[in-house]
Amino acid sequence: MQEELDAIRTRAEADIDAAEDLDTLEQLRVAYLGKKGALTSLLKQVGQLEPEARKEAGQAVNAAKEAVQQRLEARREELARVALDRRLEAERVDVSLPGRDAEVGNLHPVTRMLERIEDLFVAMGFEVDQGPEIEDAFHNFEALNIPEDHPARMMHDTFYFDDHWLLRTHTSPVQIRVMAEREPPLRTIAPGRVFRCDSDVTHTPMFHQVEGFVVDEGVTFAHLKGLMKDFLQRLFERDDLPVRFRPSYFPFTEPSAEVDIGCVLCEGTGCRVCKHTGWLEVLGAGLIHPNVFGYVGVDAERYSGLAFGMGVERLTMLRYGVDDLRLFFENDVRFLAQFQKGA
Ligand code: 2NM
Repeated sequence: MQEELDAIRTRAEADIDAAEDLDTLEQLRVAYLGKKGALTSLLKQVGQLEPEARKEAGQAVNAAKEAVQQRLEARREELARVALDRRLEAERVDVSLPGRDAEVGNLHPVTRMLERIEDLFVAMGFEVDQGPEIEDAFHNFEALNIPEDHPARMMHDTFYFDDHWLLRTHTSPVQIRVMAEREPPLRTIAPGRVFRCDSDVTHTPMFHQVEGFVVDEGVTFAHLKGLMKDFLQRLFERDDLPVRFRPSYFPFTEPSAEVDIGCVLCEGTGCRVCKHTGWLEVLGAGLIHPNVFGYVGVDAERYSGLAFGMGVERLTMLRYGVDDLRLFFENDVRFLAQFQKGA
């Protein structure tokens, strides 16, 4: 029996050392130590031995069982360690690799210019109003003193839905609504999208405007001049920026003016952008026509008003030195990413 025990133990230890995975080890545990395992059945045979041989044989089998058990445990730990090492090697991460930058978005340059213009007027006590982009001919034309047969209606290249509804060609209809709904004194600006059926290198069918007005007793052209000069010098952050007014014509203002600033690109010495005049046209303005007050029910005997309008894309191009209007509408991130805050 001792010989058989030694043979089983030697075989068991050799099997265990050769096992390459945990499943094989489990099969070996069952084969040697399980209910019907080799050592278990040997232990059962001990009961049939002579009483005086039983104790010694029992101890020998139990010692063998114990040794095989320990060998299994040791091999299990070794295999687990090997498996872990293999996994760590396979999942190795190079912590020295540089990380990917988180891409931070930024506001569209036209949005930034709009917000900047709004902030400057809000600081001067103006309210900001919005209105519908789909308008009727009354608010877009009629109430602005542009009658049906007026050439300005043709000039505006209007997108019509029918003979009543249209896409607003300017944000002045917002001002018309404010004047009709509220009582002077009024100081508001209307920023927003406007639409004109016009598309070439310097025109897009949709662009942005800010129009504004003041209605109160005693508003004069001098107020308009001072307001525009202050605004433009703050917008371009130059208190020596030259500003000039030229006589012009709009149906909704009388008198009317076009407002120029000294060219911010060549400092007035002449370049392609200012067409060698040294001046850039940036605003339209004037005193509100009494006929407009008539349409919206403001007493033209008591009140007077100043009004102005500007194209936001043009101002954005001048401020950031963008030489092609179409860049604003292509949404190429290489272009847009250049306008981070602080720039
Ligand atoms: C401009 C030029 C001059 C203007 C007039 C009005 C209103 F509604 F008060 F009559 N809003 N905006 C105006 C005046 C707009 O843009 C070139």
